[in-house]
Amino acid sequence: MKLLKSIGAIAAAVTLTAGLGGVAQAKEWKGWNIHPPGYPNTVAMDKFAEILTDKTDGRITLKMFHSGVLGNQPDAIEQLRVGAIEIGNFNLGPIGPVAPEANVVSLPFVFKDVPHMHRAMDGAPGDKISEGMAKKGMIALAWYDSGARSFYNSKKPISTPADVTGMKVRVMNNDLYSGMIGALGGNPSPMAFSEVYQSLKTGVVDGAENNWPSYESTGHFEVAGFYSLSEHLIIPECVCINADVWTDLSDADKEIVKSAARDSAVLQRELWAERDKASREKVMKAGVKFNDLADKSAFQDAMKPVYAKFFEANPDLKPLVDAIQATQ
Ligand code: BDP
Repeated sequence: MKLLKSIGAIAAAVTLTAGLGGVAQAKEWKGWNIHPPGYPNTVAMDKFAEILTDKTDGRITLKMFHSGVLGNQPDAIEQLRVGAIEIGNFNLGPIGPVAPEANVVSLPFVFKDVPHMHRAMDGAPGDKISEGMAKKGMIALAWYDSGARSFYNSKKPISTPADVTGMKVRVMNNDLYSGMIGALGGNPSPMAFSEVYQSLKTGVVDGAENNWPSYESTGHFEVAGFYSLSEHLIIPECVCINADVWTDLSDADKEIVKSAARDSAVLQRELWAERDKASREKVMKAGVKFNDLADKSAFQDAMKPVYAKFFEANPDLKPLVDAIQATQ
């Protein structure tokens, strides 16, 4: 027993020394993610971490903190920018107020559909958005899918903009979304993701808007049973890294980190397509009342003042929006 113990102690000491020997180079990163276990983004970020460790033989490790335990999204974006966390899977919605170029994806109906969003993000507009984010301390390594967001509420089906009039609707923190709800005659209520379930349940808000997987994973469908397929926002997400951490990497490590993020994005997009379907089926089975919006043009027309205000404040971003809309 004594012998075993001392062998154990020696082994521990050897490990410790080896560890200390690598101190100059070993990097231990922290990663933020808002979603729960099993969600496509969660699985993909874990994969990203796994590939990183494998490809660097443990010189770089990434400890993922899921379910938003490191704080809400706007705070986490700030934490990443100042380097308190190194990695994050962020929705471009709450990045918009920080990096104006990234805000163009939050213009309602700017993308025709999800494939159009991917083509634009994988092309020149995506590069331009990345440059804007880099100027603000965030390097986008890869783009994740987040489907299309639609309205849901506890009161009634939404078929026309008039149905939104007077409704209190939770939005993510971004003036564009508040403007969007205002333009439909509703009362926007910017709020952290984690607070929405309780607010819907207690009637603090009547509704919110999100994609099928988040509508399902959060349980919002239990307390807001009308889902109306407006698909007014198609917002991509990034795997982001703090800009200083990125700059300090060797070229070889930059390549490893980028390709690990891209591999995780391939997996995320596959898992997303499956989950999108599965979540939709699950909530329908649970009794959600669903309606399609055969004609979205009334909603699109209602967004004209939102665009006008945006271009007034950001005339220089008009070419980027044009480039997105011209992407085939
Ligand atoms: C989900 C996004 C997540 C957002 C959330 C929200 O993946 O990043 O925080 O919506 O509405 O779809 O806050």
